Formats: sequence, C-alpha cells, structure tokens
Amino acid sequence: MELQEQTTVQVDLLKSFEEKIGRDDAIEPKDKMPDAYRKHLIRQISQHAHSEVIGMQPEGNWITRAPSLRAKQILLAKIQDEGGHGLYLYSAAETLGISRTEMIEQLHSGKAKYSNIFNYPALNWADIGAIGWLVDGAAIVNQVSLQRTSYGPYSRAMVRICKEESFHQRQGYEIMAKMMAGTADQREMAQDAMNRWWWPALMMFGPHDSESPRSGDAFKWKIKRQSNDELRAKFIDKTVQQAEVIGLTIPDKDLKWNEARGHYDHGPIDWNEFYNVINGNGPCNKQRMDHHKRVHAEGAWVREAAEAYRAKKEKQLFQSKN
Ligand code: FAQ
Repeated sequence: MELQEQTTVQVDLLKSFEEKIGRDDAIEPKDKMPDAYRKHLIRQISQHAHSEVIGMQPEGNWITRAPSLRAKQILLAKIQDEGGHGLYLYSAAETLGISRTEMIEQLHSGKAKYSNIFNYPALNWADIGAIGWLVDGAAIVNQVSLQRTSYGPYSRAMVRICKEESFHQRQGYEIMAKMMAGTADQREMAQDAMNRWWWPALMMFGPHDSESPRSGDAFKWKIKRQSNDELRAKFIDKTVQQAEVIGLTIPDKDLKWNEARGHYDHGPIDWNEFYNVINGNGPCNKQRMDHHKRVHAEGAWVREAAEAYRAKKEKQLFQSKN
C-alpha cells in the first residue's frame, strides 16, 4: 500500500473509533483503536487487577484469627471474590494484547502501580471491618461509574464485580456495627480503625482533578465518566451518614455540610503521604511485593503443569484429526 493510502486508512479508522465513542457504543477487542487508548486501558486495567490481588494480603492475615466460624466463612468468601476480580480484570487487559506474564513483570519491577490502600497494615479485627466498609465502599463508588466505561470487556467485568463488592461492603459494615454495639474496648477499636483507614480511603480516588494528569484522555475517550473529586465527594456523603448511624466519628474536624455544593466539605488530604505510598515507600509496600514475588515463584509448577496439559490436549486433538 502506498504511504498516502495507508494514511487515509488510518484516518478513516480513527474516525470510526471517534464516532463510536461519540455514540456511546462500546469499543470491543477487535475494533480498531488508537494506540494511546489501548495503552491507557492496559495501564488502568492491569493496575486495577493488581490491586484486587494484592488486596487479598491484608485480609488474608485474618482468616485464621476471625472471631467466629461464621466470620471466617464470610471473610474467606470475600477474599476469594477479590482473587476472582483480579482474574476477570487480567483477562480484560489480555484482550488488549498484553500477556499475564508481562503484567506480573511490570508489577514486580515497580512499573505498574496498585492501589495505595493496600500498603497499610491490618492490625486487628476492627481493621477487617474498616477495610470491607471503607475500602470496598470506596471501590464500589468508583466501579459503579466504571460500569459505563467505553471499553466493553472492562465495563462488563465491572457489572459483575460491583454485585460482589456490595456484599463485601456490608460484611465490613456489619463488623463495625457489631463492635460499636459491644463493649467500650470494642468501640474504641472500631473508632481507632476508622481513624487510620479514613484518609487513605479518600486517597483511593486519586489526586484532585486539577492534579490528575490522566484525566484529560480518560474523559475524551469516556474511560472515566466521573472525576476523581466527584467520586470522592459521593463516597464521603454516603459514608458520613453510615458512620452516624452506628456512632462512629469521622476523623476530620473540617468536615461540614455545604448546602450550596450539596456535598460535605472536607479537610486537606495529605498528598505527600499519598505520593510516598504509591512510589513504594508506604508502611507495607516491601512486605506486599516480597510476598507476591515469593508466592508467584512457588506457583511456577502450577503454571508449568497447566501448560504441559494444554500441549498434551492439543497434540491429542491434532492426532485424532489426522
Ligand atoms: N493508588 O491521573 P490520575 C479494590 C496514580 S479495587 C495508586 O488521577 P487515573 C477492591 C495513577 O495510577 C482498588 N496509584 O490517574 C478491593 C497515576 O499514575 P500512573 C483499585 C494511584 O488513572 C477491596 C497517578 O497516580 N481500583 O480496592 C491512585 O486517571 C478490598 C495520577 O493519577 C482501581 O484501580 C491510587 N489510589 O485515576 C480489593 C479502579 N490514584 O498510572 C481487595 C480503576 C491515582 O500514571 C480488598 N482505576 N494513582 O503511573 C481508576 O479508576 C483510576 O485509575 C484512578 C486514578 C481513579 C485510581
């Protein structure tokens, strides 16, 4: 093909992509898409997948120490769901032309991030309540919005994930409500967990809109439908009410209902802490990554066995056809 012809084809393809975006049609794996759109999605979806899988670690620590068989069963089911979410998301990212191996390498080398929140320790059972209530609660607000993201496989993964996350959020809220209805020590533990997880949970929505370098393209391509600050405000509004119902205090002296905005105003977020954590220097970054690397290496035999089984089946199929 001549250069000019090639350029015309490229322009036509880009036009058809932009028309689809304009019509709110989903972009599917085989559709033509700009390379920058593909890369943007690979970055976001793989980071989202890594977050789900690394997020299993702080909770996994508490399976053996859950206070009752019921609590243990529920926690086990929740953590298993998070692993499943990671798998849907890795599969969605794979449809964009990156392999699982490459994504894991990017996680291990530090090229790919994962959510800031999973670099904090889960110190006691109240933290399991705070994670379910606040962390899953924040994740749902973000993910409900992502159900309308422009990339089909990502948006469909979000629909299923959101259903499971609402169960997770209730699991956490139930733990907090029970502790707040308990002894003075239990109430103190619940409030202490709330104090430690509140600010990192607000940071999950990312930097303020004015400081969010990825938002421009994300809105242009309808990957994001609502901004970091809009979603953070939504989360604060609903969580303040839930805290009030069970008697917890939000650890923010500047928190105040703003009638004109129709949202709560909140105090300043410590962005130095946020950047420190996402750049690898949070309280548990090293522990989380060392654990993932060790377990990934220990699981090599599973991947090798699965590959040997696939090759055997392929050979059998080939022989039966010939
Ligand atoms: N943590 O320009 P923006 C869960 C990075 S799922 C770490 O605003 P963007 C379920 C950002 O990547 C939780 N890094 O970026 C669960 C970018 O750096 P890069 C995960 C963050 O993409 C519960 C830079 O800062 N959810 O918890 C964070 O437009 C319990 C500039 O930021 C998702 O991943 C952060 N919080 O907006 C599991 C949702 N925020 O990549 C287990 C999907 C920002 O250029 C247990 N992702 N950064 O090097 C998104 O919606 C978006 O990617 C945002 C960030 C909103 C996170």
